[in-house]
Order: sequence, then C-alpha cells, then structure tokens
Amino acid sequence: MTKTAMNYLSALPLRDVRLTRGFLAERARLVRDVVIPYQWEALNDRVAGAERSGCVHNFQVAAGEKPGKFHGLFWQDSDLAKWIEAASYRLATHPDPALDAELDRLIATMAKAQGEDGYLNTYFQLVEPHNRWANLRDCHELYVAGHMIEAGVAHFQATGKRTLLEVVGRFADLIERTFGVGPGQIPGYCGHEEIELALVRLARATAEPRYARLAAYFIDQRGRSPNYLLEETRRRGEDKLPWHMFFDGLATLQADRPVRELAEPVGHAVRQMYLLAAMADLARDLGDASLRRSCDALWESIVRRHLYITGGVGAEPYGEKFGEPFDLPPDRAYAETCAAIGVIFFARRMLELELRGDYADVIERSLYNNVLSGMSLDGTKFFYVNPLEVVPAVARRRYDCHQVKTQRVGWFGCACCPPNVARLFASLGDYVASLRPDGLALHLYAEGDLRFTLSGKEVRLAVRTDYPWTEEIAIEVRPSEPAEFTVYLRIPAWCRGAWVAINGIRSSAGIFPIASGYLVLDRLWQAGDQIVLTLPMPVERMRADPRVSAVAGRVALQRGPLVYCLEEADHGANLAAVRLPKDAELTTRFDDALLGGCVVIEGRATRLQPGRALYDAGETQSVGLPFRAVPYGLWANRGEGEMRVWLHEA
Ligand code: FUB
Ligand code: ZN
Repeated sequence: MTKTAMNYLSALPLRDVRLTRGFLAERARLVRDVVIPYQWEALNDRVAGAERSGCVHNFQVAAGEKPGKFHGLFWQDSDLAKWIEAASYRLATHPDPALDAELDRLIATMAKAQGEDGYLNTYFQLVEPHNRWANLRDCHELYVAGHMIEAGVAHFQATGKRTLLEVVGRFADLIERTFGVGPGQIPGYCGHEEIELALVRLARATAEPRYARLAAYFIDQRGRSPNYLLEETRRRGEDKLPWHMFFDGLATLQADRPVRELAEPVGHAVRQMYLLAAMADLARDLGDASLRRSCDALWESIVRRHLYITGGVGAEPYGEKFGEPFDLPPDRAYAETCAAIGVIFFARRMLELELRGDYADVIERSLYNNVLSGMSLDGTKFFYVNPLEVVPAVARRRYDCHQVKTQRVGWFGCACCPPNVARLFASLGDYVASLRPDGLALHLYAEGDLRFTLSGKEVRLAVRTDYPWTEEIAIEVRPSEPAEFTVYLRIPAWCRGAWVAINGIRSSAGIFPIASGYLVLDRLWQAGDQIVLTLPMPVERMRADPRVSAVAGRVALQRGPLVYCLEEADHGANLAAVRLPKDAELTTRFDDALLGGCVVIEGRATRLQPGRALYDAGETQSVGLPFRAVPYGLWANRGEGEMRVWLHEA
C-alpha cells in the first residue's frame, strides 16, 4: 500500500454513529419517524391531494400481482429505489420489525417483477419491452438500474439480507454482458449518470472488482468518438436533439468529450455531480491519477465559480443545468435539491481521498442550507428548486421547468428530490466522521456517540453540543485502554479564532498543528479525556465576488454554517426595499418559539418608501424598521411569502 493509499478515509458503519440530540439528530429523527412513513404513503398513492407516484403500483403490475397500467416517467422506479435506501439506513440505525417486514414484501414483489434474464425496469417491461436499451440518451435505463443497485447494497448492509442484493446483482450481471466494446455488446452509456457510482458501491459490497471495471468502462466510454449517443440518435431516425439539449448539445449530458477533458462543470447539474462522485470513487479504487486530476480541476471550478452561497449548483432552469461561470442569479436560481445532494456526494468522496477541510466545509454548506431548504419542518412537503430570492407573484409566472418555487409541495410528478433528501438525512452518520489508519476525523459537529476500533482498541467519542446554535463542542474520548491516535477536528473556513481546551487547559487552536483545515490532536488518550472546541460564530456580512453580477455589492448574512434570509412574515412585502445600514449592530438570540427553535439575527434596518412616480429624480424616502433574519434552510415554513438572501446595504 502506498503512503497516500494508507491515508484514505472511510466512513464508520452507520450503526456506530448515533446522533442523539440537537439540530442534525432532530432532522434524522424527522426523517425516521415522519418522512419515511410519509413517503411510503406517497409511493403507494395514498396521499390525498399530492401528485400520484405510481411507483409501488408499477412493480405490483410488473410482478403480475395487480392488473393495471404503468404510471409515470421512464425513471419512476428510481423514486422507490431511493426510498428503499432511506428505509434501509433507518433499519441500520433504528431496527424496526414492521418496516423490515414491509421491505421484505416489497422486495419479494420486485424479485417477481424481474425478468428471467435479470432485467428490471417497470417502464420498459410494461410499456416498451421491444425498446430496451434503444434510447440511452433519454430513457434513463441505466440510471434507474443504478438506483436499484444502491438500494440493494444499502439493504444488504443494513439487514445482512441478500434478497435485494441478489436481484440487483443479476441485473448488474446482465448489464455487464450487454455493455462494452466486445462483439455483440452495446458500446454505449447512460444519458444520466448514476450507474457508475452504484457499480462502485456494488463492487465494494460484494468484493467483486468486475463491477468497478464496468463502472470504469462507462466512464471511459463517455464522450468518446465516434459518439455513441449521436449514432444512436441517428439510428432512431431523429434529426434533432430534444429541447433540453438545444443550447449545450451533448455537453448537457457531459458526453461531448471524454470526461478527463472536462474543464468546467457543464450540463445537467445532477448528472454532472453524480458523474464526478463516480470519478472520485474510481480515482481511489483503481488508483487512476488522471481521473483524480479531473476531479481536482472540476472541484476548483465548482467552488470558485459555480456554487451558490447556500451550497447549491445548477443555476440555469432551462434544462436544470450549470450556467456560465459566476452566473448565480438569486431569483431565477434552479439549485435543485438533488444537485446539492450531488455536491455532497462528490465532496464526501473527495474528502475520503484526502482529508481537506474545504471538502467538509462544502458538505456543511450544502447540507445546512440548500438541502435543508428541500424539506419542510414537518417533513411532508418538499422543494425541488431552491431560489435565494422569491417574490411569489413573479416567481409563479416564471414556472421554470414546471417546478414550484414559492412553496413546498407534498409530491412531484418527477419526484427525484424528496426521496433523495430522505436517503441523505437517513445516512447522516456517513458524513459526520471518518476513520483513517492513524485516527478519527470529525467533519460535522452534532451531539451523539461514535464507536470505532483503532489498532485493535475500541474507542468511543461522546460529543455534546448545540451546534449550529452554539459555539462549543465538548468531546469525551473513551478508549477501552490508553491508546495513541489522532483526533482530527475540522476548523471550518468560516471560523476565525478557534479555541480548544484539553482536560480544562484552554488555548488558541493555533498552538496545535492545523493540517488542511483540521486541528490535529495527536496524543496518548485516556478514558475520560475531555476536548472542548470553541468555534466563534459572529454574524458575518458575506460578499460575493463582484463577477457574480446579480448580487455584486450586496451582502448575505451568515452565522456559523447557516446562511440567513429575510422573510415577508417578519417584514411585510417588498423585501427589496429593506436596506441594512453598514453600521447596523446585529445581535443574535435563540427564539425557541420560531421555526422549531432557531437563532435569529436582529437589528434595525431601513425601508425605502414607495415613490411618487415610477421614476423620479428626487431622493427616495426611508423609514426605520426592526429587522429579523432567519436561517435560509428554514424558510417558507410560515406560509407563502417573499424571501431574500442577498441584501442591499444603506
Ligand atoms: O432525470 C432524473 C432526475 O429528475 C434528475 O436527476 C433530476 O434533475 C430530474 O430531472
Ligand atoms: Zn431532484
């Protein structure tokens, strides 16, 4: 093993990260107790007033258990697959016999629906059986297969049962026989990436490297000349590309060139992020340095030119795509929930390749802001797009890509986001910490207990904190016997002047080594050793690079990892008229009656008064008003109204 390989990180098993109290634990509980059951009802078409899913019905029809017709989109099965993943993570952390049995029944139906040859996709089985693999550009067959594979792996890892794993293994074997550059094989790949990262997971779970080789085939074949997707298009006799590809052509699908030649993120944002996640996986598992270089280049480009302050990507509603560098409009932002989840997937894999604080900083930014915004406080409503500025009457007219921007809804015709949020929050333990051969790295601060083994010694970490509301994180280290190892604690880039106390002796974090954004605490740990990390969280006025023309000169308020916004509920309409004086003193307070309890930022602002004419050469009058900003991730939980992140100063 090379030195670098030895330093790769890995997640702890989910059951060994118990989130017990506080902000993240509360989201995880909500997903466990409300979101997963709610989504099961939605997937069974039992939620009155919500869009019909048809997911479970489709499998029952394909299995011959029910009469009826397929309902939904080509990729409808993937919604159910993501839910199975979420439910499996829930079983891993909180065993539940009823849910376990429900999954067993569902998996039995899926197994019955599977074709003799291993094929499984209810759209093609029920609607176009003669057209299998005929339109890889649009029809998402391998994307759906990827989600099924992820579900099979998650279910196996959570329960030890091989039922779904065997189903998806048979499907993966069919895919392996079908695709490739050998005689009689299809030299193609999917228009929507996902299969690649799923195959890596399958390879790891089954210790079958051939699945990783298949993933590498899909990555290497993508965008090669002659271009398979173009040839396929011609074969179907089509003379033009679909609407969402008009502007960027094959780059919409990251298929206009080999992936190693990508210099900027392009095209459909979720696809781009899933592709990058798989590239990072393969860079690691196959030791592929050129894939790693591409991942590094794309990472740099995304965080320097394409990332919203809320951790979202994909500014362009037309085709749900990445836009031009620095084009990050707050109002017509698309910032799909799934795309921010894709950012987190990519960042986690980069972090596992190399312990670097900026990767975990982005995970934190995306999670606490864009992804959090994707789900209502009660867990039964979801956002697909996550703009940073909304005037409802205007936003309703700009009904971009058919997604509602002004309030969350119970389900979508294209419901990719809700179960994606569920699987992410149900697997938060994968993001909180990771293990290195020399110690443990804490990335996200949340109250809970972690258990791991280092050099044969069992260690427990008990974390106590009210983060992100408060600044202190207390960690008790409990090795089964004294043990020398390193505890790496992330010092977020937003934090200046961290403090650390070890067994009561307090010092500036600066006196310890800080490597790539992590405080390195390397010592002989004894049971009961106490670390207290203090991450000061003043309210910061954040400014965008002036090349972000849509918000140049404005400020966004951030405290700790949370980006804040103004809501109409606190200030009335026309938030554009609210100005934040440069010298306004901003105070914080925990309001336990607001939005489930949160820290609000308060102060005095001014409001420009309506003018006498549409345009007027005179001074605009203004009056003072109390000002209250709330965490962006919690917006739109008090009815429909205006919201604004980027503010003008006065
Ligand atoms: O196309 C499948 C999923 O639906 C994508 O990832 C989302 O962007 C939405 O289009
Ligand atoms: Zn989505």
